[in-house]
Amino acid sequence: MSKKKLVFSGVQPTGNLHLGNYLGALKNFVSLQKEMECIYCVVDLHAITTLQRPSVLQSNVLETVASFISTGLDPNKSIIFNQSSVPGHTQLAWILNCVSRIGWLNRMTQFKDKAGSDKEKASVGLYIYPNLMAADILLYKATHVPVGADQKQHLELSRDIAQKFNNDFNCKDFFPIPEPLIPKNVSRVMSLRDGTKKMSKSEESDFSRINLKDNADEILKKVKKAKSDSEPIPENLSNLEKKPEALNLINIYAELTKKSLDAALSEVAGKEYSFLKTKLSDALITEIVPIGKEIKRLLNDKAHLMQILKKGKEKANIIAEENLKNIREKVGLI
Ligand code: AQP
Repeated sequence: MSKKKLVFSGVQPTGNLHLGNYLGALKNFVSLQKEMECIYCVVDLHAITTLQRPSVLQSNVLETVASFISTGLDPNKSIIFNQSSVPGHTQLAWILNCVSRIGWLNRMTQFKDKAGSDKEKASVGLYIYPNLMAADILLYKATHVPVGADQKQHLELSRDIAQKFNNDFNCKDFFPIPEPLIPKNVSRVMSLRDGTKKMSKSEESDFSRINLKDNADEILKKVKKAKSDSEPIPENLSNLEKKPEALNLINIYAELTKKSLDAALSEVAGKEYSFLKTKLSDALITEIVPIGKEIKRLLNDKAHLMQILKKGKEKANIIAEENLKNIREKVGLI
């Protein structure tokens, strides 16, 4: 068995990337590219599990690539491409649809959340989305997958599918069992309007999130309007845990300023939330505004972004084709 470490992760081109995507995933992507071979994919086939306007989808794919590069991914170090350009993803997904179990998919909470109350009307793609995610990872025999906490359940399913494939086809260790890499403190960045919901692209209110393309003014306004608390900031973490919005703001502040949660809390304890919000806005503006400017600059040269995707597709396809050949053999496909 190859013991080589390989990182794979994907981001959906479903609109503005936000602070949750950045702290939960992209920052980790960038630090991993220094240590391991990394493959980062714009998962356009996942995006179409809900209806996308074709022209909007195309520009969102390029904007996601621009966001990858602006946050520090280097296309000469990491393979960057879009999922639909490598046919192996859907070919393996079909094989894994036949390995995965309906009972496993029925337990996926994200389907329940995204499908809403009328599940009969959700696309079949949305339901089997986790099998495609398993195919994305296993196609490259990835060993490590950096994701936010919301993807933990899907990753566990990928692990179960890998294990079952190895058992069913009597090929112990054929697929490595992929390890999730979930950041400790910011695994789930919460909405600025409701501390019990994750920050998300699809949330209607733009005030619920900090977008990577927000300017300083927008960041200031959003942080100012962020839900907090009427009482002063508590002295200890146990009191803070009962206040999800306040905890979220301090968590983000701690992460951006590279402080422990305790150290960040002691800096602002006993003060009004406006004190924390000023510090938080400063930290966000310092980190996010340059990224947004770079995204906008890169979007002026779409040919360059297309070239990154083309180069990435060629590299990804070589690995995918080689692995797919072995997978087909294991299954008995001629
Ligand atoms: N709020 C979050 N906190 C931490 N990590 C997050 N991620 C997403 N939201 C948060 C992580 O970002 C990576 C890319 O996610 P995605 O865009 O592919 O899909 P998603 O998780 O469905 O993101 P959104 O923003 O919630 O999109 P919509 O609204 O379109 O569904 C993943 O690693 C994810 O964990």
